[in-house]
Amino acid sequence: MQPAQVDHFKAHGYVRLAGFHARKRLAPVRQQLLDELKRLRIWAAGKSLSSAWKGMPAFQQISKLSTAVKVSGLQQALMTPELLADVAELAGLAARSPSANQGTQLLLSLPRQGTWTLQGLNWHVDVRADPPQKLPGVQAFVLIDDVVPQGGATLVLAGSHHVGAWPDQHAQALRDTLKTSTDLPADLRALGIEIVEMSGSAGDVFLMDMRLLHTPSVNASNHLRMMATSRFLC
Ligand SMILES: O=C(O)CCC(=O)C(=O)O
Repeated sequence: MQPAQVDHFKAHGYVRLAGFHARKRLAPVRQQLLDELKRLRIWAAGKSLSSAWKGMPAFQQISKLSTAVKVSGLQQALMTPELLADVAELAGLAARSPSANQGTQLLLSLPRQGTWTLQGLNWHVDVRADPPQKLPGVQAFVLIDDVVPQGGATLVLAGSHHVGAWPDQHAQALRDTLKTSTDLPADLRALGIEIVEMSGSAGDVFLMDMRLLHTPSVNASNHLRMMATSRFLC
């Protein structure tokens, strides 16, 4: 990894590795996924096959799809030794085998889930950082297919990895802003935080400090959102 990429990760809590995987590595994964969605009678030929799946609230649909749909060899195809080496470099630890972690999870959303919004999202972290100054882990997100803006990509709050070290009042201002703001990007910017959408091209990878607040988002596009993620705890 370039020193500028490591510096970006430290400053903002994430780094985008554009074109990390070749599209041809992802094509069989994408095809298996589409075959599986068809076999499960969820989605085929650009159409929803099930009113139950289509009518489900957006975030419930994402979590149910990630358990219902299985793709063999996902971890080996996506979490390659090269990617693990980059994770290890950021985490400052020896590269672990992903099986020592929680495996690789699909992040899928059907198209046209509704109107894209920054209201009512589920901002969260997956692990507690103890002490707050120490990186608890690195989460990798892989784009299996192109994901357009407002196409359901994970959203992250760049800069929020420093929140644990903020004075209480400042941290409370962030929590209040997330609950009540009517202009979230501007109000967050005033706190030194930026919303970043993990949209991009098939093969792009994002590596995220696990202290960053993040959330699923609504897929308002006409395309399936196909991503996968793996968490590497320090
Ligand atoms: O993009 C998504 O669906 C949500 C990802 C997420 O919240 C997570 O991996 O913890």
